[in-house]
Amino acid sequence: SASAAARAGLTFPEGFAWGASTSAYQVEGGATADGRGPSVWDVFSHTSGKTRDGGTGDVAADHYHRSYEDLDLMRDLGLKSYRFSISWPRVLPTGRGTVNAKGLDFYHRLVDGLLARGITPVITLFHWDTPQALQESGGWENRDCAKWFADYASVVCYSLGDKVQTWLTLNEPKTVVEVGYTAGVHAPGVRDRRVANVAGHHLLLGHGLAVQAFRATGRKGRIGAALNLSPTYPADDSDAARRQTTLADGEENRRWLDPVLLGRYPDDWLATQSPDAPVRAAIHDGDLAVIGSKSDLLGVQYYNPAYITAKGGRVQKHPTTQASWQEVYPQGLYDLLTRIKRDYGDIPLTITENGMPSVNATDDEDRITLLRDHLTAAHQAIREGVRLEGYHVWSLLDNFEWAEGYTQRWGIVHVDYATQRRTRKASANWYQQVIARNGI
Ligand code: GBH
Repeated sequence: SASAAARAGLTFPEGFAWGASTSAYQVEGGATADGRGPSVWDVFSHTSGKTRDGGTGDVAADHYHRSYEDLDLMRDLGLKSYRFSISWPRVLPTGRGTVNAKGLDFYHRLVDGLLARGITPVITLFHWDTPQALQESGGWENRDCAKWFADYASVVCYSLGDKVQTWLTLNEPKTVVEVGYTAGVHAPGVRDRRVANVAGHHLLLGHGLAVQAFRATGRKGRIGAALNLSPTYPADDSDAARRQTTLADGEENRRWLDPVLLGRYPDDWLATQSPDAPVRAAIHDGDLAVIGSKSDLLGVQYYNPAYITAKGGRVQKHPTTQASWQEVYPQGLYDLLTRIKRDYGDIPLTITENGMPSVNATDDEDRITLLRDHLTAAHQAIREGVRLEGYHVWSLLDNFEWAEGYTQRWGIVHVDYATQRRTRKASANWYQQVIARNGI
């Protein structure tokens, strides 16, 4: 029984990559340090009314200046893996052209510090901080952005590629499309579904070209995308709800998984695009072959399921966290992982994000419960043969939560923004023991 298993404990496979995640704009600060150029998020967060209380990533958790302290924190927790992103405009201040050596050096020092502490670096190339100079040339609406991204990937993968073995191209292209280009709630603040889908295609093309650019560097290692996925369920047992659920699965999951892993868009998703939709013209012959360039792994980010009504709407069936969009359903992670294996084969998976915001400063028993329940679901999937290699909690540190500013704390380590003091929360102490025991 489940409770007997809980008493006995659940052991994970040997070498399981216990990790934590962050992203550049959310933790680094140092917005103008050492020649960094602005990204769309600098401009967006400095625009009045776009983020909660006017929060920006100017300082954030000041990780750019405190990386050694943070490295020691990671070592003390016993982390095996650390997933972070590289700020494109720190390396290339205008997005292309001359490399800012000081910017790239920061990531060399960080990677060296990880390796010295026995922690495996996992690098995300794009976690939403498009260089502002490229935005002024159209950003992801411009097909050329895919090429600019691949050129940047080539620089970074070559430079760090003798030390780093695991690469992720895009973080959550779905969120860029839905929140950045449709709702306009994230940078670049566009509200146009037709434009959004064009940008979405160019993001996928950028993924494919970056995979190819990585291979062309000749560096050893593995590369894939990090996708946020939501298992979809009918809200009731009507045929209409079932049909709408299939469509919603197309939008939430297959629209991203199929191109990346199978080299095609799902027919039912394409059929939702009107004959004159600009995305149709944006898809050129050969693009899907590029996008479907062989991935070595897939990063899976799971936060919530989606329940779909007969009219295609959404309802929530479980309690939410402080983030009103996040209803908690740990079994959804099991459903998601086993479904990926069933429909897409045996590609190695790693959970690149999972977690919650807690209103409890350091006494975050709610987070411990959520992490334990999701790890239980992941363990069940592993027992059933899913090739799950690791788990990265979102997030290592409290940080800049995009449009929510600093009002949601997602870290297992508390950050006092007045002093930048780090304090381990109860969840960090719990996670340290999980890692030490290799299980829950
Ligand atoms: C991830 O997004 C991000 O990768 C990470 O940077 C972020 O800090 C973390 O999760 C926590 O949010 O405001 O109603 O429009 C998670 C997926 C998809 C969740 C978009 C928020 C917007 C809902 N996100 N969603 S709404």
